[in-house]
Amino acid sequence: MAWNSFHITKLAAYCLARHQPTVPLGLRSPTIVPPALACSYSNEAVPRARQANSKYKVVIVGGGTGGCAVAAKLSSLGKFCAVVEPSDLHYYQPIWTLVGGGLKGFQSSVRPTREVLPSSIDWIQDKAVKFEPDNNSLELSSGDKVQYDYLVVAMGIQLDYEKVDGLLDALENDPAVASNYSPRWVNKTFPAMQEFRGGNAIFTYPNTPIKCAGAPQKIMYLTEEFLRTTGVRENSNVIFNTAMGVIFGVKKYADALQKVIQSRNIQVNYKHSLVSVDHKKKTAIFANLDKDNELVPFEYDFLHVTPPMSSPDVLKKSTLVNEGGWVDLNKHTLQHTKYSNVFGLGDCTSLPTSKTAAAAAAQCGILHQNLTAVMKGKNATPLYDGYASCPLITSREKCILAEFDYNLEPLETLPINQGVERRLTYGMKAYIMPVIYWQAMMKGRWNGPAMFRKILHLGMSRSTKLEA
Ligand code: FAD
Ligand code: UQ1
Repeated sequence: MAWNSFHITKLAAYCLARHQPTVPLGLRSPTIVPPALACSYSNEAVPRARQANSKYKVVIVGGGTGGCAVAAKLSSLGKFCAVVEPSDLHYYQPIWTLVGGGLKGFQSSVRPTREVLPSSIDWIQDKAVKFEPDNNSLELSSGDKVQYDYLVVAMGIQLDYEKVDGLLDALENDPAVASNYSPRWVNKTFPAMQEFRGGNAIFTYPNTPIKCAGAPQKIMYLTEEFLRTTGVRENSNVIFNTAMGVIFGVKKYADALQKVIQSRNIQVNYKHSLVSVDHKKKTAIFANLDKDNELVPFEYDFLHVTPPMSSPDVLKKSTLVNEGGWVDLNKHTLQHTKYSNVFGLGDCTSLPTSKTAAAAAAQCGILHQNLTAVMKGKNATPLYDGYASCPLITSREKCILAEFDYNLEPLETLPINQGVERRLTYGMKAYIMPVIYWQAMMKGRWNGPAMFRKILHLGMSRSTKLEA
């Protein structure tokens, strides 16, 4: 397989991970610092040495956005808490829209996991392969078992690129096919945009739940604007083929986006779900869900794909999930519906809201509060209103900042109409959110903007009624 920037980034991060900058110079050896030594002098997480069986008070599975945020909040538990996370890289995925749009470098989205996880807890660098919640235990790919008193599941959502025939082949071999959803393919988007000389620029949205439901169209607006600045727009059709029946789930923002689509002469085909790509013929085939899945071929000159997604396979085959495969939680307490010592947050859950980092931020504070209460023998309190947010970037300087709750009613932080394209909200997305993420959320100090909403609305902001 050819080396691309993904492999180079992996290698760079691996080298970074091997370099232990916080170990005093005199102790730095030319060889690898033994984990025990690194542990005592470094304040960065170091993968735990292999242990056949171990027991923790709290085990968090997944050290991405939600898992790391909860781990930071539980860092005072020290070695009574463990995070199971296989990857040595942690990604700030929301910035990939701007990476794909050529507005930020990929490097800004990635940090070594060891720098992001709290050093006080145990990092088990492995994958969970089997859950046994009836025995309060789980199995790792090494074959080792981990026991827990309390479990937090934060495994994210699985990208199912292989479910679209020919897609992986096209992503590997056709420079005109890209996808912001994977660290492997996001760096193809901007070069593909630059190489586009006219024809059909097609953007897809699959027939499954996905993370950040706005991202498939954000990259379309950035591309459309780019094509205007390079003079290619007149020879091109910008097409959004979405399996959904609406442009966005919240009416207020959908109405605003419809105006953007009309003013920018973008063609939207609803109920069109990508089924295959033939990159040699430069053709993408869609099923028309409104016409008995009739197949509709589209020639493409640039294709940005949002892949089908589903719950991680290991969860699907566990007893932790509902019929859809999602970790089955009480939607207001984040406690499992069947196992009272299990909690969950983020994209792998049944919570009927938009799968976003913003939602995970709001969830992590509530999860921490309820987990702590249950650990003290108290009941979990219904607190989560389904808050989620999606900064809908419509150009390289403007954004519609969608914020809403379980009822799909707007729940806006700023005391101005966020359904309007604004420079201010673009600035928040591009410059303020990354700082909030790395400096506050990953350190356990960001539970979403609810407090600011109350202050900025002088205590008059709407609050959602939490029905059981
Ligand atoms: P993740 O952050 O994906 O973490 C899951 C972790 O679980 C990973 O580290 C993974 O390695 C680990 N894992 C998986 N399987 C196992 C296993 N078997 N054992 C142990 N660990 C495992 N959100 C916003 O709020 N605003 C935005 O503007 C925004 N834009 C986005 C744009 C793009 C292109 C993308 C891709 C996402 C965007 N998001 C946005 C969504 C946001 O990134 C996710 O919703 C968020 O990261 C979810 O957090 P999570 O912890 O559930 O999952
Ligand atoms: C947010 O809290 C968050 O989590 C860090 C995001 O993820 C990147 C977001 O994109 C947004 C919009 C929020 C919500 C925060 C504010 C201030 C509106």
